[in-house]
Amino acid sequence: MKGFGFFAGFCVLLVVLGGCGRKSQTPHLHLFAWSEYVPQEVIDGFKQETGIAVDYEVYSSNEEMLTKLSSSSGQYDLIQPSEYMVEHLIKRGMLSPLDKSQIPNSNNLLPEFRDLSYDPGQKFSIPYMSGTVGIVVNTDKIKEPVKSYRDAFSEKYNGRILVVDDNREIVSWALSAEGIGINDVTPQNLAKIKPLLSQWLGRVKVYNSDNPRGPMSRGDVDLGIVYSGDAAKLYEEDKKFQYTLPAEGAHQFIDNLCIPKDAKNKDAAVKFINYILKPQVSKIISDKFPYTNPNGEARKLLSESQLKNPASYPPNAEKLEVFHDIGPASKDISALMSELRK
Ligand code: SPD
Repeated sequence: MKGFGFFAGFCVLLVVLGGCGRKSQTPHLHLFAWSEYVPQEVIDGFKQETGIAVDYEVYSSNEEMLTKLSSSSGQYDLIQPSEYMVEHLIKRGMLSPLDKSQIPNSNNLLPEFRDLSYDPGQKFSIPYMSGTVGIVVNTDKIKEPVKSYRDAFSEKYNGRILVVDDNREIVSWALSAEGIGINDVTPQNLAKIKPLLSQWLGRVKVYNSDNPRGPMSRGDVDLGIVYSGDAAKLYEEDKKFQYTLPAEGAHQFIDNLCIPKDAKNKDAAVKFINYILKPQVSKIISDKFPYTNPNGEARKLLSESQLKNPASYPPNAEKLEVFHDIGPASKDISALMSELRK
């Protein structure tokens, strides 16, 4: 009897240890990415295909991501920085080089999304989606044309404006309106735009990068300066939401997938990158978040109405500029904006 008790106890211990072992062996990928950008269907599909579970933690700006990444040690396996942040992370040695032989689907990228200047030789980054920042107007409420940043921040729209909650973006609009390059962030230029910026910010009702569609659809605001994917979604919902690239010059961003240097699950991260580059998977991303898809094979699967959405694929995109890493000047932007946004 005593022997049986010992045997039973031993079995229970084995079951418990076996269970624990199985749990810790479940492969995981910690994805740290923009909010409203990676569809749940894609995450589920990846788990089904590879057995790797994805934890999706979100951020709302490149700067927020950088702060968290810098103070974490190997917590994140895959991040989604925009072009200027890729440049910054490369300079600081914070990214892991990609083994392209493990990412054959990168051949699906269009030529204009390969080997870009922020990552010469495309060693560290793979474009996820691209887009622009522009003006979306509820034309039921605003009848006159709104063509420029100056138009958008006009006195008559006081308290009816939404903007993305992204300091670098907002500062770039005032720089453009004053005829200054969006990457010429110097103390002198910031001082020059300060009065205009202060006036504009006083007219903003909502700062929202995550879901600007809510306040626009509800009619809380009549005009927004937003990421193109959100404008495209609003346009899909109702053609009264019209998108315009600002006349002063619009900004194009390219968001990428990158693996941090100290990531713990690099193999899983590489598999995820290759997975999202499959045309059918990339199409799911475009269906849910209609930004400009850099994947040529996926674009072939999009409908005519998706490709004709003027926010996703703007017809008059000739004056597009991209951000570059501005180094320590990004702190000057934060300081100015926290003073003005009080
Ligand atoms: N909801 C996803 C938003 C992604 C936008 N990335 C834009 C970066 C602009 N600096």
